[in-house]
Amino acid sequence: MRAGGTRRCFPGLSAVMSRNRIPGDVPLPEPPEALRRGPLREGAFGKALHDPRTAVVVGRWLGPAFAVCFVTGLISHYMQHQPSWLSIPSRPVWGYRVTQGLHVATGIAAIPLLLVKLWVVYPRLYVWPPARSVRHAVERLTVAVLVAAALFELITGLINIVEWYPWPFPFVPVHFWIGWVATGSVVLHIAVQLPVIAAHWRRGPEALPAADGPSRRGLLAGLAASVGVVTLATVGETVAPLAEVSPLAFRRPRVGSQHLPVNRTAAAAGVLPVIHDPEWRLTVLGPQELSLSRGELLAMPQHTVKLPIACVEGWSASATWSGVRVRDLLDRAGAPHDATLRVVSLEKFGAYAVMEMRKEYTRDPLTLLALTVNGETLNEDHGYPARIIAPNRPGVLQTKWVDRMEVLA
Ligand SMILES: Nc1nc2c(c(=O)[nH]1)N[C@H]1C(S)=C(S)[C@@H](COP(=O)(O)O)O[C@H]1N2
Ligand SMILES: [Mo]
Repeated sequence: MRAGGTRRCFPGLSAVMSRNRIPGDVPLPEPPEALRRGPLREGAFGKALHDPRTAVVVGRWLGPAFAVCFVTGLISHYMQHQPSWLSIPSRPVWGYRVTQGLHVATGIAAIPLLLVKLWVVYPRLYVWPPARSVRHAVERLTVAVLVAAALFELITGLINIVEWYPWPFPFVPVHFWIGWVATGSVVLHIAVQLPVIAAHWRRGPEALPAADGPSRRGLLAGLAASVGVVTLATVGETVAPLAEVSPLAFRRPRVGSQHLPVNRTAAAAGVLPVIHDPEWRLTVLGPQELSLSRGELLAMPQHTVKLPIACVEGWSASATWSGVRVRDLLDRAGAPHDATLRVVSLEKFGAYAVMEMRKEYTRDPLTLLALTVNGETLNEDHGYPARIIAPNRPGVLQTKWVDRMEVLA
């Protein structure tokens, strides 16, 4: 009979946890026969790498990856769904491109990190008894929520990158709220494990020579290499010079019609053939109503800007756009300086058919109603007859096939 339940896969952990043991230090019950004999018996996991030091070292990488992923996810969410109290600047022009690139890159990097972390700690699944105290039960429940939420976020995020939405719920709000659940349980987990983290933060004398498998250093080197490989294999979605070495990049910055990826084609958006109507005119509803044909728009002062499309799904690409400044249109329509603008697409249904932008964007000289891209007339998939392009904006708000602009009071 083992004394006082020291039979733990984490010797260091049980030493720390023993301070929280049930008062009176009651001997713990024997695990059932199956757990004493079978593949889950004591010692079956090897000691070298299923130890708290390894768990802490992997956690030191996973924690920052989660933190960056969460913060950039919040930024992305609030840039897409701007709350009235929040003013978002239109600069730097690459702001959204960088934060969303980081969101996707850290999310992808977190996949091998989380898998290895789970592998390191999985013997703890079989601790006996399953709940030693209320505190222990709560701790395990937190870990269960954490693992479920983290896996959910990483898997749905990954599937989202390949533009596949196989689930019956809306991706954006669910990914957002489960992100909070994951982050909350990470914070709780860190708080609960603080004594263990502190005890194993520095390399300690308990580091065991790995007689029964790879060394910790080997495991960590392998993990670092896999993080490097998955990052390189995908980051070419957004870092154009790396596109050649990114075999798993789902989209590549310069690949697509007019040297630019297409997110939703005109056919998929159901805007054919309306966008080719020769009678098309842009309507601007403001103090003075404007109605401008494409020819009349082309006769206005044209401006050329180099701006990226940065898709929430993780790819981004720079292009050269030219067209009319939105602020010039607003001035001609007699709009007040700080007016909010609503842009309505010829697309009838669809989440991105209507978009609003506030003065930070409408007054930016780089914000255009674009008529050309990379030196050619916009083709139908890039938004013909006219589309919005603005600096530091999520791709979903770069409205294509513009029909109407409304100055809001
Ligand atoms: N009307 C409309 N505009 C839209 C979309 C859409 O589905 N409908 N997709 C948006 C998304 S998600 C992105 S990433 C960009 C992509 O622009 P591109 O296809 O020209 O590269 O357009 C945006 N504009
Ligand atoms: Mo997008």
